Amino acid sequence: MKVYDKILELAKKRANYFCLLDPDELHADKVKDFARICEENGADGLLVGGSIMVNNKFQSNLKIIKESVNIPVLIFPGIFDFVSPHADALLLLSVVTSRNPQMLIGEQVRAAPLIKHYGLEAIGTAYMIIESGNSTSVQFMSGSLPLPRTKNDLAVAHALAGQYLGMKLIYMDAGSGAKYAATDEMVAAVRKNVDLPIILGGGIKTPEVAIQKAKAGADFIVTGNILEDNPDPKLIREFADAIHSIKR
Ligand code: 1GP
Repeated sequence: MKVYDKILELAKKRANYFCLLDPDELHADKVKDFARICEENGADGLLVGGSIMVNNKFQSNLKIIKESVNIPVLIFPGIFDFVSPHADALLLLSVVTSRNPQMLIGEQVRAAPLIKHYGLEAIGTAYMIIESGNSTSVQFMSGSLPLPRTKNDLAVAHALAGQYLGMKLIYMDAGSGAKYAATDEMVAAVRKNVDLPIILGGGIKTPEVAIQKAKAGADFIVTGNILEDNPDPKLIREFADAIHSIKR
C-alpha cells in the first residue's frame, strides 16, 4: 500500500500522531531505540529531517530507523540533500507561503531526478510556515516571511492554492521550537475550506494542546523538540492516546 493511501485511510478514522526525528541530533546507538519507542507507544509514523545537515549521519541513521520499525518512515526535507532510498516516502514540500523561487520549485527540481532514481514515493505537500512568536530555523533558512498568525483568510488562500495546484497534503508549521503553534481558529478555517489531510507541527508541547489542534481539524500532529532530548515513552504514549481520542 502506498504511504499516501495509508495517510488517507488514517485521516478518515481519527487524528494521528507523527514523531519527528532529527537524524543529525541522534547517535547511531540511540536512533534505533528512539524509533522503536515511538512505534511501541502509538506513533503512526516517523518524520525524519531537519533544516540543515550538520554531519554525514543522515543516510546511515535513516537506514537504521527504517529497519527498526514497521510504521511509515517519511523524509521531511529542509533541503533536498535529504533524498534517500531508506524511507517509505518523501514529503515533497513546496513552501507555498514563500515568495522565494528556490523554496517553491528550485529545491524540488534538484531532488526530482534522485527521487525517480530511487523509485521513492514523493507526496506533494503545500508547506505553510506560520508566525510562531519567535524566529525559527525554517523561517530563516527558507528566507521567507511567515504567514501572520491572525490572518486566517490568508492561510485558507494558501492552502486552497496548494490543493488547486494538485498537492496532496497541507503542512501547517510554526517551525521547530515555535513559541506558539498555529491557532485553533486558523486550523479550523483551513479545515473548513480544504479537502486534503492537514499535518500540523511546531510548538506542540503538551497532549492538551495536541488535542485542541486535532479537534480544530488537524489530521496529523507532529512533535519534535519536546522529545528530542528525552524520548520519554510515557509522554509519547500520552500524546498518542490524546490525539487518537479524536475520532472522525
Ligand atoms: C517542525 O513541525 C515540526 O518542523 C515540529 O516542531 O519541534 O516544535 O515540535 P517542534
